[in-house]
Amino acid sequence: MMEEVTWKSPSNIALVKYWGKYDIQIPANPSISFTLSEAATTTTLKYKPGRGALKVFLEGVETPSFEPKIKTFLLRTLELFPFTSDFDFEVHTYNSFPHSSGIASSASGMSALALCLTSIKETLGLEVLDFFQVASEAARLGSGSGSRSIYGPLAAWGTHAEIDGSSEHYAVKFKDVDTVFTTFQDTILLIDKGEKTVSSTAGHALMDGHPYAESRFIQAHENQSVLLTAMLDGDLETFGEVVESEALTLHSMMMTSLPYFVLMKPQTLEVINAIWRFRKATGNPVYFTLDAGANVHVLYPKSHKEIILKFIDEELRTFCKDGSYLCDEVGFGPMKLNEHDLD
Ligand code: 2P0
Repeated sequence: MMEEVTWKSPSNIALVKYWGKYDIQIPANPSISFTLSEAATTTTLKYKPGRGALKVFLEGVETPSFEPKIKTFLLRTLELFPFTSDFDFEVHTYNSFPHSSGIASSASGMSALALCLTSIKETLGLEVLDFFQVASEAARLGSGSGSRSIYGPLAAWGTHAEIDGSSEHYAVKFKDVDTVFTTFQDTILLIDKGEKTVSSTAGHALMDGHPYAESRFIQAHENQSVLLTAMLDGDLETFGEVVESEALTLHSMMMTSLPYFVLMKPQTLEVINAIWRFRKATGNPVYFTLDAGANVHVLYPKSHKEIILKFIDEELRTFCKDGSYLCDEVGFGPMKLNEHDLD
């Protein structure tokens, strides 16, 4: 008979991008993200005394190809969770978004698993001084961006002069923002559902020795400062300028690494141009950001939901694969679920 614990943990979208790392998952620059509400992973971790055996089930199907990544994660987190070598585990994980959507599941997946292990640590009577800090540090060891999924509405990871308590080892909750940003909308346009040609891990590694690395890392600190002030003041225009510039800088870093690569598709650029045209013509506050892929995150205040969704349907949807997009918004972080919540 196995014991079990379940956490639902969200995905997040970076506004200032983490791109480049050293040692074991130490970021080369600070980042800050919106925590999402709908895009999430629900993970049940079943455990019983044993010798570290592991089975992974994805959407109910045993998936041995996921085991090496989780074994590496358990080894990396052994200092935080020393008990894991004395248990056998089954990981049962479900994503709220389609597997082939191009939405990264590593942040939500690794944070959900980290939260489950932190709960087990508590249940076993081992000391957990700050539950979410431990979970964030553990998530970071699985996926850097996962450290930020632990807190909503925003989370900041990496040392930054203007964020009290910020750390390279874990993310911190960030809420010193005008209320317009705590209900921000993120409509994710699914441009390309295929597998990425270059993984994020490989992309991060290409920042080692990158000709623009040093100035990029300095720029990220500066952009984060400007963004924090803009968000505190409710200054949408400056917010949009920093966020769009960060997205294009991220992709510029990819295009100027060796080997170089491009993750945007022609439709990504069509969408960006259409957003710029619409914004110029109507004055509506609508902005974009990009993750490490071709999909476009369309960001706008809740007050403009109706008009922007109309614009998306009329002018952007045509660039999406099968016309598909996902409506999401800023969320408030992970949730522990009980058995009756799972039916
Ligand atoms: C971010 N990304 O800040 C950046 C921007 C994608 C683009 O962090 O190697 O899966 O596991 O630490 O966190 C995606 O990379 O990489 C990422 P690892 P991760 O969200």
